[in-house]
This record gives sequence, structure tokens and C-alpha cells, in this order.
Amino acid sequence: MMPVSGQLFDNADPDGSERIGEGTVLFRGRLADRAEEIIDAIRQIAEPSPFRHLITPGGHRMSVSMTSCGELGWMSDRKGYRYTSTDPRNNQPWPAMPSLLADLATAAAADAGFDHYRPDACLINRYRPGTKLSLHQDKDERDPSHPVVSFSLGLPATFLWGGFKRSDKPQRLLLEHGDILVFGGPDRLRYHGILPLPDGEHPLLGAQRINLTFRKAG
Ligand code: MD3
Ligand code: FE
Repeated sequence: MMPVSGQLFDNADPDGSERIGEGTVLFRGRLADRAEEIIDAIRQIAEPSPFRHLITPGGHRMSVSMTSCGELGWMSDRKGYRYTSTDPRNNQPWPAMPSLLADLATAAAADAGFDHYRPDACLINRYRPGTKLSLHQDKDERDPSHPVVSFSLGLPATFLWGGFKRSDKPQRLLLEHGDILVFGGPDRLRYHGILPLPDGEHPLLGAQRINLTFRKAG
């Protein structure tokens, strides 16, 4: 059993998880004692495939900077959003997904009720103070019946958990260092985003937040 941090709510299970929606489960602080190892793995991924600001199809530079690991990596440019098997910056395969990361994602998915989850893509987002992610849906994956698993590290951020239309008023949820959020089933196509990151200093990451999202994209 993983250590539980934070308060238990009346929607909390004995393992410390909180059910946010039908297909959404939050595991607070679950990564806290693996954070150094995970950050080390991210540093190794960013050597061959550094964080970069992508351009949206509409021509805007995203305020989040990103990289990927796994068989597939997420890409955006003037031509659209898509997954690729190579990093367009160096034309090499994306760095392999470390089993440390894949295994933690598989275990969290299983604890949220999604068995046999094996991600083939991990998108890594880096937020600096002021960085935001506007409301969007994740729908570039071939089969959205597979959940998305998200790891939060570093500074806390306000996550927007919306509805199925962009205009639905989102709920707010604070995502903190070490939190895992699993999104699947009926919640998988909800609009979601991140409010501008407040200033701060995290003991392991300084003035940044890093989010990893694991997907079965292919
Ligand atoms: C809800 N990332 O990379 S993670 C993304 O914190 C993304 O960087 C945010 O949205 C971040 O696409 C939020 C939580 C998350 C990830 C995927 C979802 C929530 C989701 C897919 C469907 C519904
Ligand atoms: Fe998303």
C-alpha cells in the first residue's frame, strides 16, 4: 500500500484514492517518494528530445513546453495535431518509456479499475509561472476507450475539469506534487485545462511544474 498524504474525504477509499467522477480517480501524493527517480528519468529523456514550445494549427506558440517518450510522441504544427514515431527535431525515435514510469501508470490505472493498461505514449508538459493550458479535449488517440493517466510534479496548479461542451462551467481541482489522476470511461472526452501557474519555488523542481500524461495512442 502506498503512503497516503493529505486529508481523506467522504468519497475516499481506504487506499487514499478519491473518486472525482464516474471514470476519474485522484491518488493524492502517491508519487511523492518516487519523485527524484522520476525527475531523473525526465532529465534523461530531455537530453535527446528537449522540451520545446509547439505551434498550434492556428499558428499560436503554446505556452506549455513539451517532449515525449514511448513508441509515439504527440506533435503539433501548422498541419495539425498528431502522434509520430520519431521526434521531428532530430528524426530519431522518441526516447523509450522507462519501465519505472510505465509500471507506475499501469498500477494506478488498475487501482482505478482499468486492467491491462499499457501506455505507448507519454507526453511531458513543463509549466513555468504564467504558463497555462486552455480548455481542450484529448481526442488524437485512436481508441479513447483507453484511460489517460497523469502524474503531477513540482509546483501546484489548478486543474479545470469541464464537461462535454467547451462552454460547460468547469470544476476546479488543485493538483499537487506527487498526485496521480486517472481519467477513463465516460470522463475521457471531457474538456479540461490548467489555469496560469502561480509563482513559487519547489524544493525539487524550482519554479516549475511538470506533468506526464500516459496514453494508449496507437
Ligand atoms: C481529462 N495535461 O497533456 S493532466 C494534456 O496538467 C493535459 O498538463 C494537463 O491536459 C496537465 O493533454 C492535465 C490531466 C488530464 C489529462 C488528460 C485528460 C486530464 C484529462 C484526458 C481526458 C480528460
Ligand atoms: Fe489534455
